[in-house]
Amino acid sequence: FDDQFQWFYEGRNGWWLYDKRTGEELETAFKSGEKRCELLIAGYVYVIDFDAMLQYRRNEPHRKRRVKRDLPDSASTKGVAGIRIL
Ligand code: V3L
Repeated sequence: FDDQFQWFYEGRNGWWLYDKRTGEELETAFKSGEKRCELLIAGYVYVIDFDAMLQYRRNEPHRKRRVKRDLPDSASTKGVAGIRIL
C-alpha cells in the first residue's frame, strides 16, 4: 500500500517535504507512469524528472535539486516546504 510514501526535495544536510498538495500531485503523476511533470511551486513552474529524480525551475534548468520518494524519516527531514520542524 503506497500511501506510506512521501515526496522530498534536497536541502542542505537533509530533505524537505513537499507541501501536501504538491506531494499529492507528484504521487498521482508518478503512479500514472509519467516521466516528468510540471508543477507551480511558490510562483515558479518546476519540472520534476522522475527518471533522474531531480527538480528544477523550467526557466532555470541548470539549477537542479535531487528529489526522493521515501518513507517518512524524521531524522533527515528538515521540515515542510521550507518551514522548519524542531
Ligand atoms: N517547495 C518549496 N520551495 C522550494 C521547492 C519546493 N519543492 N524547490 C525549491 N524551493 P532552486 P536549506 C529551499 C525554494 O532549487 O537551508 C527550502 O525550502 C528553495 O527553498 O534554486 O538549503 C528552504 O526554504 C529556494 O529558496 O529553484 O536546506 C531553502 O531552500 C528557492 O526555491 C533553504 O533550505 C530556489 O531553489
